[in-house]
Parts: sequence; C-alpha cells; structure tokens
Amino acid sequence: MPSDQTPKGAAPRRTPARAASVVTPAPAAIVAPASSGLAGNSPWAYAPAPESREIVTIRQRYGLFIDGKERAPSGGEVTITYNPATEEPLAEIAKGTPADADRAIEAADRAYRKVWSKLHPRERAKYLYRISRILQERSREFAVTETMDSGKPIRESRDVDVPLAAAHFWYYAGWADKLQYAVPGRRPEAHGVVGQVIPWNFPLLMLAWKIAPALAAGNTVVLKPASTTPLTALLFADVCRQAELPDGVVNIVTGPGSTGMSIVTDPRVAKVAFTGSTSVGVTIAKGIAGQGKGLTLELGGKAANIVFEDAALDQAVEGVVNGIFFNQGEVCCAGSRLLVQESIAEEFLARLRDRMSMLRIGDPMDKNTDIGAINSKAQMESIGELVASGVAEGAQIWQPACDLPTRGWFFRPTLFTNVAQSHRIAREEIFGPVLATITFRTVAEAIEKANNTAYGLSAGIWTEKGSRILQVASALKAGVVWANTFNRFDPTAPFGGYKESGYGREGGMQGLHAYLRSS
Ligand code: TAP
Repeated sequence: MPSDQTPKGAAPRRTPARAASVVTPAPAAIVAPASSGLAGNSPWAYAPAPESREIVTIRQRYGLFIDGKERAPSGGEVTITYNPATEEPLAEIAKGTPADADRAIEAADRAYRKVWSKLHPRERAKYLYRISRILQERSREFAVTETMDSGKPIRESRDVDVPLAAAHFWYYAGWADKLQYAVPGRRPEAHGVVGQVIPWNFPLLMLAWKIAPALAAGNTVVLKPASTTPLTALLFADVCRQAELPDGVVNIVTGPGSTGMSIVTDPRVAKVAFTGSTSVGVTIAKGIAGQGKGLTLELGGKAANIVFEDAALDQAVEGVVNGIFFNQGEVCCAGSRLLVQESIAEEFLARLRDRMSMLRIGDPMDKNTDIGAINSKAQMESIGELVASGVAEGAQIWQPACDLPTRGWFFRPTLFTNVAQSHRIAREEIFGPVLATITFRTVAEAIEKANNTAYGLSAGIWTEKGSRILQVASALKAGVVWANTFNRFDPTAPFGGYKESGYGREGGMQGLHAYLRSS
C-alpha cells in the first residue's frame, strides 16, 4: 500500500486482499518441463527447516528516531509494514512529515557542531567498532527481522546482508583516524549533516553503506528508509542507543518519498546520498540542483552476464543463477541479461533450465529456500507487466514447474530466450527473477551488445582465458565487472555506475571521498 494512502491512525489489516492480477503468469503454454526431468523428484525434496522468529519482538508501533529518542510523528499518522511472504501486517510505522524532517535535521546539525565534530577521530572510530560488534552480536535478530520485512531468504539475510553490514562499520571504523591518507596532501573535512534515502531491496546493508562512511568522515546523518522495509533501520536505532552514540548523530525518519525530498532539499543538508530508481534519482538531482550539495546516486542497472564458449559451464550456470535469482532478482547489479556465445547456447541453456528446476521457491524463513517473496504487491505487478510485455513482443518464456505458496507475493524464476535487443525485457530494469537471453558470435559483438544499454552498473565475464577477461572488462562500460564470479561484495571495494546507473562510488576509500570535503 503506498504510504500516502494509509488512513490516519489505521490499525493493521489482518488479511489484505490479493489481486488475481499479481499472480505469476504461468499458463500451461509457457511452463515447460525441465529438460532432464529432475524437477519435483523426491530425492531433491528437502525437509522443512524453518528459522525461529522467537528471537525477534516486533512491536505494534514504531516512532521516529530523532535526537536519540523515539518520537511520535508530528502529523500523528502511521503506515503499515507487511510481511510479503504471508501478507500479514507486521507493525505500524510513523509517517514522518516535513516538520519531522526539519526536527531531525536540526538535531543532526546541533550534534555535528557541538559533539561529533569536536570528538577526536579515534573516539568516533570506537563508536563504529562498537556498532559493528553489536550488529554481530544481534545478527540473528537482524536477519530474522530483515527476512520478515523484506521477503528475502533467511540464508541471504543471515549470510550476506547482516555480516556485510557489520563489516562495513568495521572497515570504516578503521578509516576514521586516517582520513588524511584518503586524500593525500589535502586537509579532509566533513560536510556536516548528510541526508540519505535508501531502497527496500537491501534495507540494512544500504543503511550500513551510507551511515558507516558518513560517520567515519565526521558527518552526522538523517536517513529515510523505504516505506515497505523500515524495521531493520528502526532496530538499528536501538543499536545506536546501545552503543551510546551521542544523541542526534544518527536520525531515522520513516515516511513517504515527499519526506525524503524534504530531507535532501533542506539547505542545512550539505551532502546527499540516494539509492533507488533512476526516476527518483533524477527528481532528487533536479530538486537540489544549484544548491552546491555533494550528491551520489546509485540507481538501476541492466547488467550483462557474458558466457564465452570456453567457460567452465557448470560454474557459469551457478554464476548466472546467482546473478539473477539472488534476492529474487531485486538487485540493482543483477545479471539480468544473459549473453551466451551461440556455439554453446543450446547446451548452456539446457543446463541452466535443469539448475533452475532445482531452485526452491517459498517460505523465506526456511533455511533451504533459494528464492523468497517479492517485496511488495506493487513490485509483483511491475514484474508481471514486464514479463507480459516480453511474451507480447515475441520472446520465448520458460519457467520451471514449481509450486508457489498460496499466500504472499511469489514469482516463478523466469527465463526468456529469442530476445531481441529492442524488447523491453532486454532494456528495462525488471527488478525480479527474470533473465533475458541474447546470443552472440564474436568477442566484439558481445562487448557491443553488453554496452547497448542506458545503464552501466555491473557486468560479468565467464571464460578460461585471462587475456580475454582483461580485454572485455576494459571495454565494458560498467562500474563493476566480475570475472568468473558474480555478486561479490566487499567493504573495501568501490561500487557505483555509469550513465543512468548514477554517479559517485560507495565502498572502499572512494566511498569515503564522497563524505569528505578536502581543502
Ligand atoms: P524508489 O521509488 O526509487 O524508492 C527508493 C527510496 O526513495 C525509498 O526510500 C522511497 O521512499 C524514496 N523516494 C521515493 N520518491 C522520492 C522522492 N520524490 N524524493 C525522495 N525520496 C523518494 O524505488 P521503488 O519505488 O522502491 O522501486 C521502483 C523501481 O526502482 C524498482 O522497480 C526498481 O527497478 C528500482 N529500484 C532500484 C534500486 C536500486 S538499488 N538501484 C532499489 C530499489 C528500487 P518510499 O519507499 O517511501 O516510496
């Protein structure tokens, strides 16, 4: 439900209606059996292995986190966050207003001038180390909360999102008292108050990507989480209290996009960081144009995962599956275009279909689940609409014959072949478990097709030849290029895009630069 439509003081709905139109389109004509017949065979069935949710206490209502305290929203309104795997309401969330954004910025400004900028950098580092340790200590609680709120498999929130979030705080803690080495020969200075707006696909991890370097560089923060996934950010507020972070250094304002806009356009906010859709990124860039603020935009992507004929095929199949089905494909750097060399296309696609037939789709809280729930009904509809356009434009669709849960927002892993570069599924970011296959004959053609996109965030190369990796990687217009792997993230490595994927880098020393002014 768009947050703007939530009635004042509304109680959580118990059973939101499920529109028939959001069900994965799976008419018999488009669902083919797996080529080897492995799908559905009992030897591959797993016993249920549900993670317990006992470790988490989700309160009925959450306020805003401003100046170290929980506050009611000035308008008195709330929105509801749902579990996308069950469609059950989880909690009422404060609907922050521009007045609340103003209060949070005032608190961050005061904390910057009076406390945070006065601390010795070594002392700032101690808080970051402390936050990292607490995230590790409370990792199960964070993983379960993240999975319940976002729909991502517990295996991923447990093994990827939470450990990486802790690692980002640890890594940037190390930088806090070494900033002069990040900008040699110049004097590093913090911006002051930074405004950050994050999306719903990696709620805690995006928070860590933003808050850790900002604090290490000496800034204070006002952050707005996405409306469908506020819970781990609000749990993080508790971590800030536990770490005894000075009041106002981190402020978390939940609310709609318009509240995010109030934060980023406020004149006291000196630096803005946004991750999300290209359209909102453009709106933000226009909204702050001429104000002299620093801006980093991490937007969408349409990455090519290129498989050459000499690649280790089974390894490449795993990489392609990971590239597009990790986090249900709701990943800005997802390998959503498979570019496969024509000479091996048939065999590769047969192996890929077999592997896809063994993916387990369902309860995200089950430790064996590979593909969890789509984050929201709106996203489900958006994926369905783009998949329907692929069929209408003449691409061939294939989905494994798997059962989906009867409740919740689930989408079958989907493979398109016979895709033309002009098809919408080859050009637009689907942000779902949908792979569009395009073939190529030569290295030059692979590069040409991979770069034929408005985006430029990431790419993958699969080949045994080191020289080909170097040749292709240097010709690809993508901020991140993985070779014989995909979706590898590390706090020390910069991440960011070209073209409509945005500008600026997050992660590594480069990610620190964005939070520093240097004279
Ligand atoms: P966005 O609308 O871009 O939302 C991202 C964040 O921006 C959310 O916190 C959102 O708040 C906020 N926001 C929305 N409008 C804003 C405005 N005018 N000013 C300031 N902040 C604003 O993404 P979405 O609607 O969640 O997803 C739409 C599409 O974006 C997806 O289908 C996907 O293609 C893409 N997407 C990309 C990424 C990455 S990492 N590249 C991440 C998420 C989505 P609310 O949640 O309250 O609306």
